[in-house]
Amino acid sequence: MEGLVQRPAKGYRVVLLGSVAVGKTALATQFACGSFPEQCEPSVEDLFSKVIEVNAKPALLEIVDTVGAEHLVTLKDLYIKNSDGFVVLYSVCSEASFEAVRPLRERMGRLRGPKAVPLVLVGTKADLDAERQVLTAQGRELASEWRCPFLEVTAKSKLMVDQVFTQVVREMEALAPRQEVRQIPIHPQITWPSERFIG
Ligand SMILES: Nc1nc2c(ncn2[C@@H]2O[C@H](COP(=O)(O)OP(=O)(O)OP(=O)(O)O)[C@@H](O)[C@H]2O)c(=O)[nH]1
Ligand SMILES: [Mg+2]
Repeated sequence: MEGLVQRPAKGYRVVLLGSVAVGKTALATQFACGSFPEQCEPSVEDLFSKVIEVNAKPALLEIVDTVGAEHLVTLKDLYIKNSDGFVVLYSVCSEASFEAVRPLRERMGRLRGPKAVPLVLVGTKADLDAERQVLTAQGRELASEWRCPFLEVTAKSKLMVDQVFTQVVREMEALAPRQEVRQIPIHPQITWPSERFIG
């Protein structure tokens, strides 16, 4: 179309991680397909993709929907090592799923070494307030320890789900320039900001 300049979208691979049934597939399906799957889908690893605009720039997201069950650990480790950003999920209705995110974050730190870990911590199923086992303050506290954004969402809300992915793109962008500084240090005294990493 005349006058329309097409800008290539920057590509990012984003991995969804969390225990069984926290709502990874529901989140990805709402984001990419605009619907909430009421039925519990069989746990399969799946890929979704979508272009969104963040800071007036297009971002092409390839979303890896991992399975919570631990039998695909090796594959999950590969995704942790080789992806650009992460959404770490727990269900606000499951204390066990909240307890599981700390070891997961530690594993991410070990696997990535000095590589940045752009991540967003997400408490899911916020619509099920009567069944809540994890307080909003607990999620907020953990995110402040990890220095990452935190959101409580329901996969029934497209708006909330979109915010998760906007935030993860912002995190990936915020960390990317610092990575370049690290690879080509201009002054030897410039060091990598350690608070973003575990390792
Ligand atoms: N009420 C409510 N139910 C949800 C929400 N997100 C997911 N669910 C339900 O929780 C169940 C599990 O959701 P899934 O998306 O399959 O969970 P998962 O994390 O992909 O699970 P695995 O693939 O087995 O690891 C399904 O019955 C969903 O409909 C939510 O935000 N609110
Ligand atoms: Mg799933």
